[in-house]
Amino acid sequence: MRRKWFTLLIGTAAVAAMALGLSAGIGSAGPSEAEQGFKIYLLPKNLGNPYFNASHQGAKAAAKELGDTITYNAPTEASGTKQVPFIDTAVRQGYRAIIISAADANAVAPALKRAQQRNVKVITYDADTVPSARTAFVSLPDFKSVGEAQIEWLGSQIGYRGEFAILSATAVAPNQNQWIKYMRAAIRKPKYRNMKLVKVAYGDDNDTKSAREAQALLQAYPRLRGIISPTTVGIAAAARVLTQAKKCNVRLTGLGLPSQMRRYVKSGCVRKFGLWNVVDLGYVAVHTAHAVIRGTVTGRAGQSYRAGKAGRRTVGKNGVIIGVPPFAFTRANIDKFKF
Ligand code: RAM
Repeated sequence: MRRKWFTLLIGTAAVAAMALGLSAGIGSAGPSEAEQGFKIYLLPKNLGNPYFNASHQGAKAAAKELGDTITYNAPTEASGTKQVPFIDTAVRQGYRAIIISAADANAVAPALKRAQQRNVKVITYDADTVPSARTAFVSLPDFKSVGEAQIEWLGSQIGYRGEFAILSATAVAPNQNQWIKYMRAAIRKPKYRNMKLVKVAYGDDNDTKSAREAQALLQAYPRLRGIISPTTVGIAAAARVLTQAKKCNVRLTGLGLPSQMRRYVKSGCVRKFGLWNVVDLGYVAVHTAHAVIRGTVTGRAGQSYRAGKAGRRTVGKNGVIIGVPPFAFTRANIDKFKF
């Protein structure tokens, strides 16, 4: 699995070029009259998160091609309960589809089911709810590979030995919990058995809280060799804390936005981290929502559709569609990425 992830990372120059082309908004597909004009509500986990702002860029590019309109709104706090009123508003205001990154898989499910009963199509992207509350999930790259890759990125920087901590998002964040599950499984393998996970801390995808948690880790674990932060908010806050505390000997990796991490890679504080093209994720999500509204995609495994310039996508088991391939960023390539 890990091999597949690295092969993808290193070997797919063509995919990367395509992804970057999309980010730059090159070209336009041109809709037919019958396909035009759907109102789509894009509901990320929270506002003020540059990761989701990047997904909004891609969503707008797709909507422009399709003639759809996008409303982008969410609570300021990454909370499933706080997303519920936004779901209800979208239903009341006659949106044809809601694309949501679920801050909490269970908390949003009843409201999403109510939306479906009112004939509003529900698509998840980035973070999933329960399958019965949505038609399809436009997924991140395979969770197992991404979880295992983060253990390898840290392990390779600390000689596969010593204490490390995880700085996550919220305790109920669906995608972070998936990655952490696979990280815990990975460190049971012989290669990683001298790596000891001492704590999983939660910064709640809030910059201030994430920084506070990173500081607390440094204080509580003086022998800490590394931190894995599988959230773009957490890794950026932790990089700042390590830099300010002059503790860059504690290796930091995880999932980050190149635009937020570039300076720490250049300074040498961070050597390697990963993500995917989140602009493209938003782009594919809107193309998927459009196909669901039109009835081309009903969530049945094997259905295939065209996600604009991103090419064809096929619905997998349980309505899961892999939206984007992964990337790893280092000093050698970080300047190529604009998001
Ligand atoms: C944060 C959010 C998002 C996640 C990324 C990696 O921006 O938690 O859901 O996918 O990190």
